[in-house]
Amino acid sequence: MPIRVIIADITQLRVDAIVNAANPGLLGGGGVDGAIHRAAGPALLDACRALPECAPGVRCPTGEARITLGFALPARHVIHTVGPIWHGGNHGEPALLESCYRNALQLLRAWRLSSIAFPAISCGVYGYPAALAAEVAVATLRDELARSAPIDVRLCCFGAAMHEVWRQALSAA
Ligand code: AR6
Repeated sequence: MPIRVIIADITQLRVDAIVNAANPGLLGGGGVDGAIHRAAGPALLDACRALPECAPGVRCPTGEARITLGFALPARHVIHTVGPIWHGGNHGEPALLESCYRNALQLLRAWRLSSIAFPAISCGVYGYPAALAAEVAVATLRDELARSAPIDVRLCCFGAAMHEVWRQALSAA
């Protein structure tokens, strides 16, 4: 099944799971995180708060992923992951971003789900250069998909400029 790059508001997508680009506390924030919490309603915040902390205030360390229901969203589940903050690229950012994609797909498979939409994890407030993030995402997803049952993967871009960057990464790789 081909990976598709689309322009959309991820909160509107009817898939098994949408991915949230969250922060380690998992209690909401700005950007796509804020949009997902607004659209899912307050039950999502309650579900996130119920996830265990692995350190004070940390429910999901960078590179890991957690799953909740989607509540009022058209998507049945939300997979919350925490991308790396960009510090120039020599602080493990590519490996951490790769982990986000791998761990999200691992949860998807563990829950026997088969369609997923990703936002451009880390490419907003966290400052990861979009072209570099897209390269990591495409290479990681291709590697994962080669070793699993068919999964419908959509890379959800919020606007034409981001869409062009991701489209190029998909055609170049
Ligand atoms: N649908 C799809 N993509 C979106 C949407 C949407 N509704 N809204 C924004 N984007 P960001 P990060 C795009 O900043 O860089 C939060 O406060 C956006 O244009 O949301 O991983 C968290 O709580 C950008 O391309 O996530 C964390 O503190 C992409 O989503 C922090 O931001 C990611 O931008 C995480 O930063």
